[in-house]
Amino acid sequence: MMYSLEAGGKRLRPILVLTAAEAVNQDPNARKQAMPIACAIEMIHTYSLVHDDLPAMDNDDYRRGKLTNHKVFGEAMAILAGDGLLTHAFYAVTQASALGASPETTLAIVADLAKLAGAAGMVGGQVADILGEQGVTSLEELEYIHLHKTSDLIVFSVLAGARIGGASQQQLESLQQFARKLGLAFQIQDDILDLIGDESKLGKPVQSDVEQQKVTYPYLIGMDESLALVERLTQDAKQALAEAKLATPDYLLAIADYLMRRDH
Ligand code: GRG
Repeated sequence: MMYSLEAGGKRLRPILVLTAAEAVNQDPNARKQAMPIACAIEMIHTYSLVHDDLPAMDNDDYRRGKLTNHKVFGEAMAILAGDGLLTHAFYAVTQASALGASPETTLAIVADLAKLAGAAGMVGGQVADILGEQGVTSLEELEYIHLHKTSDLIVFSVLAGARIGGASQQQLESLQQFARKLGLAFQIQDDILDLIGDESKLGKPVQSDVEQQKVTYPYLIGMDESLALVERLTQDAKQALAEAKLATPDYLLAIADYLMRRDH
């Protein structure tokens, strides 16, 4: 469990939890109570990567620049490490309560996590993705995969932070839209970066999507349209954020801009 948790990664989801909490409420207690939830979502994300790398799924040898979990510890231990991370994440969420979050808020966060990481969320997206490899894929199907496999954990992160901060129902709804669009833009950018080879450093994307046979946005609508879509979704996300009328939205705005321009 620690091997994969400590392997690095951008920590995007925990950063979103903490940033959303602070954007709604500058009381240092909000950040303190958000911390176990930030850890919980990184545990869920890491479990999903460990299981996704298994031979039965993507069969990857490297993750975050290190050998994958099953390459080091064997498949049985990698499955169990993922199971342990998934289960411990729910324990971690309950610790927000021990730090002063109300039982109602903590319960709402547990329910969001079960829904957004589970069969109606990330797991469902992964199922659709695997089924899709056997001969999808329309744009609608691809959007479904991305919204669940990728956006749902991002939605969880923003909502959980906002709940800890004491956001109103209207703010939660606007922030959900913000995170949904941000997650979609993040995944399309991920697909774009996957297709860009070394030449990208010279500003020339290499379009190897056709040989790769991987159905992605660049594969379905082309590189230029995909780049424009990332831009559009980011603008939509920022619009939804503005509608939430948060006390200090600046860092969430900066994250949206960073994700659109990131190169790794
Ligand atoms: C096994 C239930 C189950 C789900 C797996 C996360 C996932 C679903 C698959 C991994 C492959 C993939 C590209 C998923 C889309 C989400 C995504 C872009 C993950 C990578 O997230 P980053 O870039 O990773 O935040 P780091 O390493 O920076 O944390």
